[in-house]
Amino acid sequence: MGSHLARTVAEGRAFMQVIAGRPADALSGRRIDVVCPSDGKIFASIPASDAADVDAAVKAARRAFDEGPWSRTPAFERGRCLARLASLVEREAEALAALESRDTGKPIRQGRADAAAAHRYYEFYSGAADKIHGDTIPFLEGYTALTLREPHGVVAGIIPWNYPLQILARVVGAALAMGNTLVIKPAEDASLTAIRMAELALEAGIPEGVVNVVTGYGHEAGAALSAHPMVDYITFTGSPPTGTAIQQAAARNNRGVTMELGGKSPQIVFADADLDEALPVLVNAIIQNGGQTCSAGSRVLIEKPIYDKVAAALAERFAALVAGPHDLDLDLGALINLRQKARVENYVRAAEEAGAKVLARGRIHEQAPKTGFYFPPVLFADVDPAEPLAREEVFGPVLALFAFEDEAEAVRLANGTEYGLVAGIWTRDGARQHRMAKRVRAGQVFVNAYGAGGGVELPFGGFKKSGHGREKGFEALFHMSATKTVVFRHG
Ligand code: TXE
Repeated sequence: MGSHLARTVAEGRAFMQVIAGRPADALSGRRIDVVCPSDGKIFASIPASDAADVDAAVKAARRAFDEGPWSRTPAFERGRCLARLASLVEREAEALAALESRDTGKPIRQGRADAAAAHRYYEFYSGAADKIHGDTIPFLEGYTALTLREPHGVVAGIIPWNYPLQILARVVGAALAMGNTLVIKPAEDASLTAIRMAELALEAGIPEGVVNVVTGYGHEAGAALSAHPMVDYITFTGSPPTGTAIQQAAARNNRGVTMELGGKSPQIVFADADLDEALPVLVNAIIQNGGQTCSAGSRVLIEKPIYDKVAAALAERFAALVAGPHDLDLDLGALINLRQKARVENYVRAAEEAGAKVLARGRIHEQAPKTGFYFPPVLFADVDPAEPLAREEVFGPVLALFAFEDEAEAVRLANGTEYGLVAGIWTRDGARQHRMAKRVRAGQVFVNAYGAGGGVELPFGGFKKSGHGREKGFEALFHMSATKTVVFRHG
């Protein structure tokens, strides 16, 4: 145990990762300070694992898969384990929400929503485990051909810091339903609920070694996990450059991947839209989780006749928004760390220098500690569609407004970034709803809604730079398994 560990232990709880069903420190003894974004203070520490720890975790998952019993457990039994896990998450929801909020700075209300969504994922996948089956295929005379859906084996899940509870649950739920074992690498900025989930999985009766959680930095633990030759499949949610690095590592082992890489999602508001319905949703879609949401609605495209009216109404709402500590439960919490805050500030500064107009800014609550990582929301008009603010993922509470003339221009603007994750369409015209839903290039399209109800049942993933493969819903189960074709010749 180094002096660094002694210091952090004195400052808060020293969390352990979970390998082969047991709490484990990093073999090197190194630790990472856990900072609460609301006040910038250290309150815990996690192991800073490297390749040696990752190797131990992957081998534990490999053993649990190859030797069983998990991979030979009937699907309905796996479903029962997930149902027990769902019940435990429901029981612990308030504690999980509090831990998540403290670790990430998100308002406690959002932490509670995340815990509820995690519960729903485990519930959904517990019921789905025994509903996926193969086909029999008409084939040659004297043969019977059929397919089996089989687990990949060891799945690596590399998780970001914005919604750890939810993203972990969608990965763990789908992977376990199909009989895989797992090594999870949560983000260094938000690992605590992942550790707790691994403990709850054991309590739910999921065997040792089936769910392993290794904490550490991306360039150490994450890189070692994505390059490990005993990993059979990788699922990743995070930034495009890291996604590329992980895919390159997976390619060296010829392994499959699911990539969810964020977005620059448009909401398109036509002149006939119900603005009373649309306005609160437009605001929420960019301030939820401080805008640190892959599906954030970060561009609003407005049909010209109502542009001024919508811009004024949004400005009024933005001016009333308040960011502050997670336990005050305001509109927004703090951003995850100083790096993210600086990133958001840079986008805002560059947009202002390029001539974009600030229509409104929210404020920081007077009780917010000066040491917290707060950034009040900003509403921009007159953004040049060629500017970074119009094209790149800011991952902060920054909304850009654009005007459009007609449907064709709306489609051109909506599809005019490298991303294609989510889109919202606001219109009462039924034919236009259908035309637009087909023309917008996004993995999820909401009509007169946006991100409704969490949507654990709804396949989710992107086109273009937003990634490939799908998470959530039944569709994730196909990505978390492989088809085996079996042919019998019986004459
Ligand atoms: O992401 P990274 P960062 C976007 C968002 C944000 C930006 C940077 O725009 O501002 O990414 O955030 C692990 N090999 N999103 O730097 O690097 C890392 O430890 C293997 C969008 O935090 O993608 C963490 O567990 N793993 C996004 C995870 O990858 C590596 C959510 C995500 O970190 C690694 C988060 C490596 N070489 C950020 N390097 C979304 N789609 O919602 C890092 N990691």
